[in-house]
Amino acid sequence: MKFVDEAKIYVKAGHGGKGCVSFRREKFVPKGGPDGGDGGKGGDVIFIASESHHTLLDLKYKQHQMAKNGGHGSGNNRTGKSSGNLEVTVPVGTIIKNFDTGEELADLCSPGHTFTAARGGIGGKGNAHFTSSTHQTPRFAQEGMEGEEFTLKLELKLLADVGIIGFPNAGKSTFISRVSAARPKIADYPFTTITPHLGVVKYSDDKSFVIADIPGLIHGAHDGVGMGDKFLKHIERTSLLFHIIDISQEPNANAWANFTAINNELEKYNPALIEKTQIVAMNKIDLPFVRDNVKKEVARFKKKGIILNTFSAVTGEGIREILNKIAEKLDQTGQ
Ligand SMILES: Nc1nc2c(ncn2[C@@H]2O[C@H](COP(=O)(O)OP(=O)(O)OP(=O)(O)O)[C@@H](O)[C@H]2O)c(=O)[nH]1
Ligand SMILES: [Mg+2]
Repeated sequence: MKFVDEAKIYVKAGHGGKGCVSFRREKFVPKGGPDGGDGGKGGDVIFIASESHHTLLDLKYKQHQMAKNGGHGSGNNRTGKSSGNLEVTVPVGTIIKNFDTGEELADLCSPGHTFTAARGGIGGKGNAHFTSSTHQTPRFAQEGMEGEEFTLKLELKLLADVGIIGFPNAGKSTFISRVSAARPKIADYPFTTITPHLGVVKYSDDKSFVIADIPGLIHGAHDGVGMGDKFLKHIERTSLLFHIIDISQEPNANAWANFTAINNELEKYNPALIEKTQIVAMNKIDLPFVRDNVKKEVARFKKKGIILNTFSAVTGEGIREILNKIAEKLDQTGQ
């Protein structure tokens, strides 16, 4: 399914129904009093977050969300029908903004979380309300109030504990498919992953965390090179980044250059991303070329004060140690 993480939509709540002008007509009562009922309330437009939705795709094709108007009042003091609310389901992690000002109105970050985006108008009062000692036959009633209307921008920012970053082909998807039930496509060409994937890691009986696999980054991603950096917004809300490095792609690749190139892209996108704790690990140590370089690369990182972990997403070597470190760091950050 296509992954859509932004949508512009117009919401309009229902108008209140009109109040009614009516007079009682009964046999042998020539001048009955006013009995015009009130109009019913117009429906609200309410957003509701659900785990059954993963993208804003539905809204891309349905940009107008309009609730029904309330029914008009009628004689015999009958109130018009109140219209039901219009519920619009969005994925958990959807942020709702005013389209024109950019002001954030709601962040629906847990399942069942709701936001009333436009309130329906209340119904007008019927003429039965307007009698007084001096005015026995009111021939007027109120109009219903108008429903609110707004143009909104919806932005989905996935909610995960850990975001995986790295160059294309580094083995990000292989890793997530090894540690969770997520099954993104894996292949030996760049940009195999073109949409973010979430995987739940069952770390122990009482502990689990969510990892996000996003499309690979390359030099110039902030200028739109490759898949660009638009997917980085999906790791903005993570507590931790897992940075995967692969030196098997080019003959003279060096892990440090690889590491700084990705960090440079993160910083250009949003300097706050570079402040996040990273667990850094070199993948593919099952390959002889990579294994031969482990000592040298680990020492190079150590000099800079960074621990370079090593693992193989294919054989599983080193993965448990990495999950332990991730769980430990998440504990420290209060997840
Ligand atoms: N030998 C070896 N190959 C690996 C390992 N991990 C991943 N690969 C291979 O590397 C290639 C790329 O793996 P992916 O998991 O698709 O890489 P990715 O980082 O998700 O790539 P993009 O989605 O393109 O960004 C595939 O051919 C994998 O089989 C590993 O530990 N050892
Ligand atoms: Mg991938």
